[in-house]
Amino acid sequence: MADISSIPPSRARTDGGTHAFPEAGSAEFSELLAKVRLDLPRRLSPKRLIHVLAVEEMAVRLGRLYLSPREEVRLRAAALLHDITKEYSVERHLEVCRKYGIKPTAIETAAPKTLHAITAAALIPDEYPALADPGVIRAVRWHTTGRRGMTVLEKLIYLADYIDESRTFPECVRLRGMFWDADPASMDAEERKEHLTRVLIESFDITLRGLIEDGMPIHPSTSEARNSLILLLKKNENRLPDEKKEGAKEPGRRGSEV
Ligand code: DGI
Ligand code: FE
Ligand code: FE
Repeated sequence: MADISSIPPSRARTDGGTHAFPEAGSAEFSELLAKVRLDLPRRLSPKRLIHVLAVEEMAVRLGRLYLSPREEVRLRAAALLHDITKEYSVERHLEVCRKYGIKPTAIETAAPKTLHAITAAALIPDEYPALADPGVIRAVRWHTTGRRGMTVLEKLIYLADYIDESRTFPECVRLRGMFWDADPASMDAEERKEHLTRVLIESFDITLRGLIEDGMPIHPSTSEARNSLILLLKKNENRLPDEKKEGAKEPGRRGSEV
């Protein structure tokens, strides 16, 4: 088992400023993530571990299209940590919630799959202090339902989780094709952002159809995430071509919506 306690406490917990996080490509960065990777088998079944590592790879591929290289640290960290409590029982989730003073809503209790995003995010500061960056924690926190006004990092983790190469569910395979077959690398920044929005909307449609078919409750954050993406698309459709160009000058600013 990797000794996570030997990782120095985060210098990033105060404001999450990019400068406070290890530089992508630095030895410190690789070492930190390698330690987390080695720690994961303690928490996850082999199958879940394969998924998590595939999400990491997919998140990095997506990050190359939408974020600056220095964001790779956050992408990898959020991907590695996003499902750390996925295999907890409902009781254990509720225990973690009690410990951190979190009161799950009635919907969250009735939709127990939403709990692991809450508990994984809650545990990060104590269990992986070196990676307890607010942006990373938020990406983990919202990776299951999404939310209104997701940041680029949150969207990329959400999508990477949906289309990682280990997923064989037909709708996931279709969505993976929808994203990559359009050759997003050849698009200009504006087109590429819109492409991400469309693929994300499709992912929420798939999730919502499945939940309805199964008679499951819809979490308000899931609906709000989809509504927010649709409004973003409509806002963009109504913009004049010149305004669109202006918007394209600042792609993927950290913390901003795509
Ligand atoms: O943890 P993973 O399986 O890798 O993926 P995930 O964290 O995206 O979880 C997917 C599950 O979460 C899937 O079974 C649907 C469920 N889910 C997502 N949004 C909602 C939801 N379940 C309910 N009941 N309501 C939601 O709004
Ligand atoms: Fe998950
Ligand atoms: Fe996952």
